[in-house]
Amino acid sequence: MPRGRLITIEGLDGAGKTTLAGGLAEALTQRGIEVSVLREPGGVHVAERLRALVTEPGLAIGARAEALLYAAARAQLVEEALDPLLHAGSWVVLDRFVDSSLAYQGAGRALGIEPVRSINEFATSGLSPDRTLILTIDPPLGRSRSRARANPLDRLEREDDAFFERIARAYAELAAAEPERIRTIDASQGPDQVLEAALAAIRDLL
Ligand code: T5A
Repeated sequence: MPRGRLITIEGLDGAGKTTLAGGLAEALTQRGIEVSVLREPGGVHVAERLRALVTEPGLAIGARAEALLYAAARAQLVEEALDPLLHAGSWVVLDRFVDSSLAYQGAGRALGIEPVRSINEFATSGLSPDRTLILTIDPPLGRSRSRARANPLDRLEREDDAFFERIARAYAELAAAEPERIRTIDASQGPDQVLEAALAAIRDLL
């Protein structure tokens, strides 16, 4: 049984990651590929409990504790879901992964990319995506999409513009450093164009 593929989707809040994950999974299923869609933080019971904690508005959580909570949720997801699915040959479309921590905690919280990378290598045992799609969007447009949703803004979504600008710059630097793994997609386009660009970006894996 060949190992499945891990496709991660990244970008600022409101960029359209969840929308793309659904569209991509449907398109892959139509091609006869078995695919699971998971999200971070979350995807399995313990990680969903940690998600509720780390995104709760009004809760004061230090930057290092925040980075470790995301890494802990990720460790559980890898052990309980990602490794078994990939070993069984299933593809996984994952809404956020390690690059989110590098961008949000490493750059947004200014903890530094390398220390955050190092705790995540421990958390994931070095699991790396086969392809990462970063949805690029101007922070104000992402924010306006987040605000248009019914759900109230979570703890991180309440941060200021400078926080999201640091994250956007970090994503651009990560993409420039790993052009084979990471592809960027202009998320200001409509959902159909974003899906088309995503399929083009994974075509060599199909
Ligand atoms: N976080 C997460 C960290 O700080 N570190 C980490 O390691 C990890 C894993 C929760 C928070 O945790 C932080 C980042 C977050 O602040 P999350 O649940 O992924 O993570 O939070 P969001 O990114 O805010 O998720 P959203 O669901 O809000 O945003 P999406 O998934 O990017 O956007 P989506 O698809 O839900 O779309 C938002 C709205 O825009 C519309 C949709 O219909 C929806 O109304 N839309 C479009 N409109 C026009 N054109 C398009 N192309 C559109 N695509 C979607």
